Amino acid sequence: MNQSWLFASGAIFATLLAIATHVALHSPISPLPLPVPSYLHYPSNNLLQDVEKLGEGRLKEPEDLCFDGEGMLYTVTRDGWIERMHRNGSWEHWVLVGGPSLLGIATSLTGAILVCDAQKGLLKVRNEEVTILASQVTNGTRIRFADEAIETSDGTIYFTDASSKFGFENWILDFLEARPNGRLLKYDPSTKATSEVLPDVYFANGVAVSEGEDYLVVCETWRMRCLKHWLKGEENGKTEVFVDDLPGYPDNINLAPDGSFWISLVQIKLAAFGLISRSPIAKRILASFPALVQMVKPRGAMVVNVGADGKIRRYFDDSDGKVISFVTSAVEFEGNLFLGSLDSNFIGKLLLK
Ligand SMILES: [Ca+2]
Repeated sequence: MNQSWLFASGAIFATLLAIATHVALHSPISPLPLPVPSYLHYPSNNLLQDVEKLGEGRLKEPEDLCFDGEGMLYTVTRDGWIERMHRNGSWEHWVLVGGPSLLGIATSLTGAILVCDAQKGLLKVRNEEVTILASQVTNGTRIRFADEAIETSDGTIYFTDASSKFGFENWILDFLEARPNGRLLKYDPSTKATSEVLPDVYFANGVAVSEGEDYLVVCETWRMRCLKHWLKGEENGKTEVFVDDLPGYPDNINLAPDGSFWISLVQIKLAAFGLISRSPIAKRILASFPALVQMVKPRGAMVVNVGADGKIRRYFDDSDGKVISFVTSAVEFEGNLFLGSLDSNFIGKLLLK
């Protein structure tokens, strides 16, 4: 009896030692506790299940989209294409940039299209020619995870570098680490230099400029909040919280025609995730086993409309992702909301009532 007990406890000790050694050697993260969203005030309405599917089957995980002055829709796909949809609804393979990491897309006032390629940096596409505007910052650091960009009327481009530690392919690890690895950047067209505006952002994601260009809003994803950074006036250069306690992790943000903002919220709901996310040790163990990391997947979708006062005015969701999930972008155009997603093969179109 004693001998078998000794054997069993020895085996358990050896197993625990092996796991601890594996975690110590292989865990790629140095995590902090991660806040988890509260859905108390947002019962599911599943209104996103009413979307019409545009370009279904053709668009591989279109993360973001934009419209040009003529009403042409542009989006980026995981097979490296910039695709565009004409007013008559026909699609065109427009420009092949290549690679799996095209994310934010925006129009420039000069008629060019701006694209964030997570790996290459900030790109400009004009007359079907692709130019890299920025791949590093003046302090010498490389842009590792270019995410979303917006241009102001003087030609300055604000854009985000979501994480300087993990690339797009490992964004889940940045999520588990939950440290301020991201930053907001600024490209100056007169000097062609890129500088840091806001360092230490907990995953710097979407960025949008207010109607009067007096401030910008940047999404701080792992903190479930967006920051307001003043560009004009007495508060110029200062940063404050624009909206917090969001019911999800904010991805891209876009200005609506009425001066409010549409923000897509990534939904990550796992059994026991609340417990895991609050425990750095549990996250460290999880991150050291790639098969377990694969289990952390966004499911369901939600977008919110936030007024210029930072208050949520309305929201739409698809709680289980029955029709659309992992919505990353919401753009209002001519009375409809257009939705990009990293888990669909179409752009969603929802009539706004
Ligand atoms: Ca994004």
